[in-house]
Amino acid sequence: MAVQEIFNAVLAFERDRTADLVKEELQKQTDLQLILNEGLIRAMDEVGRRFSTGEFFLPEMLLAAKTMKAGLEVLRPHLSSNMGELMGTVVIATVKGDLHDIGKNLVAMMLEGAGFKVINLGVDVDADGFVRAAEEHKADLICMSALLTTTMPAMAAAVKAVQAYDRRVQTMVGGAPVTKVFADQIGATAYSADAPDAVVMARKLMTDRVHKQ
Ligand code: B1M
Repeated sequence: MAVQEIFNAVLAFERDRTADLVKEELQKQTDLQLILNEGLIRAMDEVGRRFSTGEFFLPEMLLAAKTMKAGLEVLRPHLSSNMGELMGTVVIATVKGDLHDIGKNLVAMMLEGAGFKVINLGVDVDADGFVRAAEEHKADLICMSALLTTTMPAMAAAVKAVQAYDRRVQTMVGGAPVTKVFADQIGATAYSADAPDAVVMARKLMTDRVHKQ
């Protein structure tokens, strides 16, 4: 299966080949979610597994991430192509101490595709950074990503700071170690498990807000 070749190319750190294979699949009109989930994301899960078992170390993890990003960039215009009406303004970033940005960027791309204005602050953003951006961009929703258990407390601090700034600004959290239970514990408005879920939840939050006004 051709999507399996994308998976293999990511694990072999073949950046150009990964990008070319994704292009080929798009030309063949292969389902976007299949390319994303079975080709690119599944490869990163395998990278994580190999890292846990000591088959991969940090350099390999980094090379795989760069390769995955090359594939994701080819998908970007397709993920962001169905611009609808402007749904609201979202600020998104990975929290303080955390440098993982692939999943967060995917969420950002899909929110853009769903018609949100997205301000992507990058990685390693502290509580003040989120608050400053909320104020500067008059954000409706702040999305936070954490991939490390050790950076989850930074997420809690950022949610608290945003709420102290303005309770009308909603917060949504996500990332592999983050759960709905944790989101509730830290008082986030919402939790989303993956990028499509983030779009569904963001739409729901904006609709509920309009109805409350
Ligand atoms: Co890191 N890393 N890493 N890493 N890394 C993990 C997360 C890990 C699980 C690997 C492992 O041990 N199996 C482990 C964390 C263990 C833990 O805390 N539980 C780990 C570790 C330990 C580390 C270091 C500490 C390693 C070290 O230095 N010894 C170090 C930390 C650096 C730091 O951040 N300060 C580190 C470094 C790195 C690299 C820099 C090399 C690289 C990141 C490169 C980059 O992002 N630019 C990297 C990578 C690539 C990974 C793995 C292999 C892949 C992550 C990824 O991109 N997944 C990862 C293992 C794994 O996840 N299987 C691992 C694909 C991506 C699409 O999925 O990010 O989960 P994900 O996003 C999903 C959902 O989570 C959700 O939607 C996304 C798409 O559907 N989501 C959101 C994410 N953010 C959201 C925000 C939202 C909503 C949903 O907002 C509302």
